[in-house]
Amino acid sequence: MTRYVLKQKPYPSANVFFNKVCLQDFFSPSSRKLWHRQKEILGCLCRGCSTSPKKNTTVSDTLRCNLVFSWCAFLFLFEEQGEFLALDLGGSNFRVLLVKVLGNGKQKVEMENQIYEIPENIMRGCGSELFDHVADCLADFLEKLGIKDRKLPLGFTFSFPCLQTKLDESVLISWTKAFRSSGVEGKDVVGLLRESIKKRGDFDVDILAVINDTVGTMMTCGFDDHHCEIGLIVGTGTNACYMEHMRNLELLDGDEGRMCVNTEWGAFGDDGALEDLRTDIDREIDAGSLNPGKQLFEKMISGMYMGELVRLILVKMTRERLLFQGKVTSALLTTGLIFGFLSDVYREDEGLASAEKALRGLGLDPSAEDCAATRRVCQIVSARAAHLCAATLATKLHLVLFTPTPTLILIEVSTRRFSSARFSRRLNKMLRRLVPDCDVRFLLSQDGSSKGAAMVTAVAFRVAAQQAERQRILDTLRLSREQLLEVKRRMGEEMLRGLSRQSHDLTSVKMLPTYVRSVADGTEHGDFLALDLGGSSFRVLLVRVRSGKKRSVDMNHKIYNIPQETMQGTGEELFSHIVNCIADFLEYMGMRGASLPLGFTFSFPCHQTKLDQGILLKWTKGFKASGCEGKDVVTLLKEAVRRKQVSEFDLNFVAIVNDTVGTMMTCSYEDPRCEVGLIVGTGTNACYMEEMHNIELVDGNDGRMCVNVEWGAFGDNGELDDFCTEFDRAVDDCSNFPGKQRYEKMISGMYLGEIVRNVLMDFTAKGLLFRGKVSERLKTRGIFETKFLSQIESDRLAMRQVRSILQHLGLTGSTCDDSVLVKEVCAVVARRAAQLCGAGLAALVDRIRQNRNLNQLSVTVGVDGTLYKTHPHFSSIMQETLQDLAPQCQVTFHKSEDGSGKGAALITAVACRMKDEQQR
Ligand code: 0WK
Ligand code: 0WK
Ligand code: BGC
Ligand code: BGC
Repeated sequence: MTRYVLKQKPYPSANVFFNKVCLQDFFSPSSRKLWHRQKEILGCLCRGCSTSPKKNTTVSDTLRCNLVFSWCAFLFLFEEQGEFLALDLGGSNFRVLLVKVLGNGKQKVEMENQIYEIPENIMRGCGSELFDHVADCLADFLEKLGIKDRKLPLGFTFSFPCLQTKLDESVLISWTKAFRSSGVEGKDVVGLLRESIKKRGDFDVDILAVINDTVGTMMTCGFDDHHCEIGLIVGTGTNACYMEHMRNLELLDGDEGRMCVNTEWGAFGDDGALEDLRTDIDREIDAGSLNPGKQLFEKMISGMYMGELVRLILVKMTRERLLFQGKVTSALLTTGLIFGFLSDVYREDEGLASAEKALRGLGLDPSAEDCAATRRVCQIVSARAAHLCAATLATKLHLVLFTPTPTLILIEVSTRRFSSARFSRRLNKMLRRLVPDCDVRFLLSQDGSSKGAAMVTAVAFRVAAQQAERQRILDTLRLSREQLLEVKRRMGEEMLRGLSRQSHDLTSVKMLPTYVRSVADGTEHGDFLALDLGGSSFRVLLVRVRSGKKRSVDMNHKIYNIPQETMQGTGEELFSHIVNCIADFLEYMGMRGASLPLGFTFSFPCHQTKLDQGILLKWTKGFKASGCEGKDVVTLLKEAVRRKQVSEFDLNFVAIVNDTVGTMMTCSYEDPRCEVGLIVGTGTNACYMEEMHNIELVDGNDGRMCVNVEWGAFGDNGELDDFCTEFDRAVDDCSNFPGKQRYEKMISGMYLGEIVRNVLMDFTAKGLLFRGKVSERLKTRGIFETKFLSQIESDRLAMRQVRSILQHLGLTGSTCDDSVLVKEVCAVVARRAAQLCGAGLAALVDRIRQNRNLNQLSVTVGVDGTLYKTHPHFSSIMQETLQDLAPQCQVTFHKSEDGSGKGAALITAVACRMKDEQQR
């Protein structure tokens, strides 16, 4: 053990003593050694790991970080305004405050407060008494201000170690200082306070935040100076908080920005880390304290214990006849010598007189030497406390800084203990020695921690209001079970009206007969050409169908692009483009001059009177080619072939089918129970096998026919108006066909991205997102592609990747919170789409069940479409909804891997087979 030789002072004996006995321990611990130990231990603090480098020093349970709130709350936008209540419990005074924040950038705060006593029997009684007392004081305060009838937001400074999971929930880990109420540890103190207020029943408050006094103190200062990054309390207890990088907080998700960490350093050493620095006097103090073995660091520093430290040293010296001629007094032997004794003994301007007065106050008859020795004891005890504090503070500065360059760090401190000039001077001096490269300024808080608590509450209030506003808007996009049942009911009704000759023209759901009467029976064979137009890509396919034992379907296909200008040009250009692709494909397949039966998947609403004719009722999705609506698209294609004036290929048109029908046929080839086709892609639609006698537009009552529901248009007669939101209306207004395909515009891939973009724009305009800063790119229609929804919602995508999508959209300044919110908007929009789709499908399968008078129906749905296939949650949410709304139907989903082109070829093959059978 190193020995420090003190410079000789006028009172030799004291020096001798100082070197020989306990004070040596007080004086010798080098703050630098302590600081290295601190850094070592605190280094693992942030790792929150249970083991520090040295196996014997477990820290997490002693120095658990009490995470408080995220950095962004620190972004004090001076938009805050209003009146906030604050409670300040845990220091030497319990205060109730009303804090008026004058907004609009005035950055002005007015405070009214009242100090209330917390009697010792309540501090040490049962918890409910304590919180009842707090509630009574609050009631008294509100009464006095005549504001008992108002429900004001309240911030609660609760200066004890708490585990916080959110801003308004805080579980007390253990009492410290003079508090010991039973039944509170392990409980949420906000809940306890709410209970007590409820018990009174004569007033109510909105507790929005509970914070530690160090945090409140830092926030109080942050209000005036943004450099304040550390909050320090050296009062009855001691503690500090600082801003830590999220990436270092392994206990929390997210790595962006910083969060305030309440270190609870008072418990430093509870795991033995300070054993070699603590003295017998420290151990004696601890043994006599309310919580032996706990808060060991605090017991070496804070006001509650300084007086006791000095008293025990004086007693020890007196017993060794080194002071007061060995005469102790009952006052000197009485526990609980207050901290004030130290400042009484050491009044700067009063020399030894103040010490004499203070000692006479203890019934002692001190000599001048006694007085000098007592001052020395006080000085050393206080100096040790200041140096210990400096050492731990230096560690924080290192944690905060992580930067080589000297940075201004403002440390906001409050309370009397620090206010003693000597203590702060010593603290400052040692700190400069320990971290010379750090420019530290101490700011003594004039307003205590409550102003900070009110600021946090003001921010929480604004954040809560913003969150409530976000949820209010998102709730317009959330559908209840009742609403979904209503959608199902209305869809069922419109389907009936579509089948009826009488109401067919009036209904929005056209229930178009497809002239597909049966599924493939396996006897089909031959080569067929198939076209697949209307989805996100145009495909030309050669489909080889084999029957019998080798029963199989082989396909070759080529994907062609349909440029937007062709989609929206003239019909002639569109169909000529299609014919060119066919020619290119036959060329590519080396089949120039081939004449093959052709099946045409044309994914738009067509009125058919036979299998090889389809009158286009209207374009949907991205198509708008002129001169096609009301025309037979088979004719348009034939004309295009003619226009090409090429003799080398001839197309034998056999069938025109909708992609839902093609998909059903494709899947029924593997699963004969497949009687429903569903598309959830660029557009959405469904078909199913309906009883002929229900299809009034087609003669004949036997058997079944596939009906193309064209449910995309559901809602075009207002059936969905009460479910449509302002965002749906915005998307519809800017679409190719305003007022058309309303159901599709709430579900399908062509529109979901646009709905999300409109919600994000609205949130941004309201300052609820991206700090109200909208990017030019986000204003661009179609910029938020639906594939982003699937990407953003995929569980594998970390927030960082969501951010990169936002950066791609020019939202470079977006925060982690923004990403979380964007993800939530995507989830809400996609969930509604899936639920609406599930409700429509429930109407459809329940219709089949009722058609067949079945109590239970088992049916397979063949499904295709990019959204259904790529969105991580769409299919499961849709199936959940379906199961819930049509419980008497067991529905199996069969994802089509080959697209509807195969189905079109099979339908063509069936038609050819049936024609052959008729001709035989
Ligand atoms: C004043 C703050 C309060 C804190 C107190 C600590 O408003 O939150 O607990 O300082 O100092 P003490 O009163 O314990 O000396
Ligand atoms: C693949 C089918 C095609 C259909 C498409 C729909 O083969 O007929 O139109 O799925 O999905 P989308 O490509 O619009 O996402
Ligand atoms: C408590 C801390 C508090 C400090 C200062 C300690 O005893 O554990 O939560 O910040 O006193 O009041
Ligand atoms: C069309 C349907 C088609 C669906 C899926 C809708 O826009 O009207 O005919 O089945 O998209 O592609």
